[in-house]
Amino acid sequence: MGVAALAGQASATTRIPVLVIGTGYGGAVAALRLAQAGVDVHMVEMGLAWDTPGPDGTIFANMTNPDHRSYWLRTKTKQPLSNFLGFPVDKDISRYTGILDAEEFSGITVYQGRGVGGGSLVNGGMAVTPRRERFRAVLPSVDVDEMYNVYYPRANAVLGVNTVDPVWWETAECYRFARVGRKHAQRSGLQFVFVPSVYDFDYMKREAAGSAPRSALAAEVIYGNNHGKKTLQQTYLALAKATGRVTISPLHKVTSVTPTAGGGYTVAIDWLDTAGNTTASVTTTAAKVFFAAGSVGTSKLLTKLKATGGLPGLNNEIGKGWGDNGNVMCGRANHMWDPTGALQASMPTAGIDNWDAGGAFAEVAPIPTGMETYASLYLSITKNPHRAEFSWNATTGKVDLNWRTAWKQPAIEAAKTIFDKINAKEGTIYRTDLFGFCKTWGDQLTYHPLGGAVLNKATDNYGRLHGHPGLYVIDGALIPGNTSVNPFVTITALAERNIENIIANDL
Ligand code: FAE
Repeated sequence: MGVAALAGQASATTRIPVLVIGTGYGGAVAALRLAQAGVDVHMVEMGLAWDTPGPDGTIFANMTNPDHRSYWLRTKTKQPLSNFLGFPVDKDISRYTGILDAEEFSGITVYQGRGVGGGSLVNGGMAVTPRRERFRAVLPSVDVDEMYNVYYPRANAVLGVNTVDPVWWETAECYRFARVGRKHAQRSGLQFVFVPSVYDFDYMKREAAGSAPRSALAAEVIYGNNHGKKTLQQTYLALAKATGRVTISPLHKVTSVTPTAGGGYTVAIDWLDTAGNTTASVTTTAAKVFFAAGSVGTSKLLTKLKATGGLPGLNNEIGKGWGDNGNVMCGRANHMWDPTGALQASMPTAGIDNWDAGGAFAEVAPIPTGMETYASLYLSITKNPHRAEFSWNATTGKVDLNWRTAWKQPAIEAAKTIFDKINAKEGTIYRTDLFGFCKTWGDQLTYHPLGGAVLNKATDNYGRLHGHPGLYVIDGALIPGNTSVNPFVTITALAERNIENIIANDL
């Protein structure tokens, strides 16, 4: 079985053993391990398959020239760096089921990947395992030894995590920006650390040598990578499909999951066209359903189903504990003698770890514009204590999130423990032209939504939803708002842990 429409299987009489909503990290782990245990799995994904080149011969657009493929149902781009030299950089595009969703809630824009592979299609590939004591603080009900002895190694192995060759990195033109970042961090006495990645650094070496088509070196990242990055399509999902037991239906959006008389669940699904229109609405039944629609997607579905009576047994923890992983961005203006390079690899390799002293871990991020900007860019992950809650809005028929822009202030304060220090030491200033006109902080967004159906609160300690046997959460919604580092390795490892327990006890 491969990619398929759910037609034919949509009759109420056919019963799928397992339906997985979403094809990101949590969903891909569930599908692979269930299939290996002999269970047939059907995955439904609201985004595209992303397996066919467009008229320009490539599947994905790059960052310097976004087009209709780049955004989920928008008529104008919504770039995280919205301005340059103060001027807006967004441009008109045609409405399409593109790869990056900039989903707007009150006070925050949440960026998410759309398509088979979920966030793995658009992310920066930083594959970071948090320090043990930090993990313990995030998920105290989880056995830390098991995570670090079994599930983190398992996740890292299947994801294909690798590290950059430090000798090559020292002279590679495309990492000049990162070396400048290291120099500034170290001169201020801050800890500079390399981070692993799922981008194949041997491939990147060949890009740099001119012997392979460029991807990281051609500004490809948040709208997809045509080469080099090991997304879930190359790892978990490829292994899952190879079992012959996993079917994936793209452009299928789940709208409801309700108990079926006699057991199992009825799943309502909209078929979408590439303009986002619903072309048909079907139902199917499944014995078990895994919510793997991402923190926001899973939380929205569960919040709606609890409020509207579809899943009345869900408990009052549904929709709670949502956080932005403390994300905040900023840029610094370097001196003319500190150029960051016109050629920048789009894949970060390093960060500044000031978590213990200041509550911030800042990734040294590229600005792959193809020209010298004299800017250093950072995405900080901070210990922001604020948590928001999803709620059902009966008037609009939508799910709201009660985040407030002012809640980014602790994140800004934490990031300043790094960058005020560096600016003071270097005699430099913040860039104020990247996130608006005279705006220092990129505090309007997150790349790392987490929570909304927190482990051991909305679910049991392995992701079983309370009140409805056979329903599971297995994605970033389980993690209570923060992981202290970039989240996808933790989401994957936790999914590996949970699915093992579910297969052993429930199937
Ligand atoms: P996710 O990967 O979001 O998958 C959920 C899937 O469900 C998506 O494919 C959705 O389209 C689909 N879906 C949602 N609702 C429905 C529905 N109703 N019906 C059917 N399908 C649905 O979830 N993390 C890192 O660790 N390192 C990085 O370097 C990094 N960089 C990032 C850069 C960007 C620009 C972005 C946006 C994110 C980045 N992340 C990074 C975050 C990471 O990708 C994210 O935490 C994971 O993808 C979340 O995994 P989940 O399995 O929770």
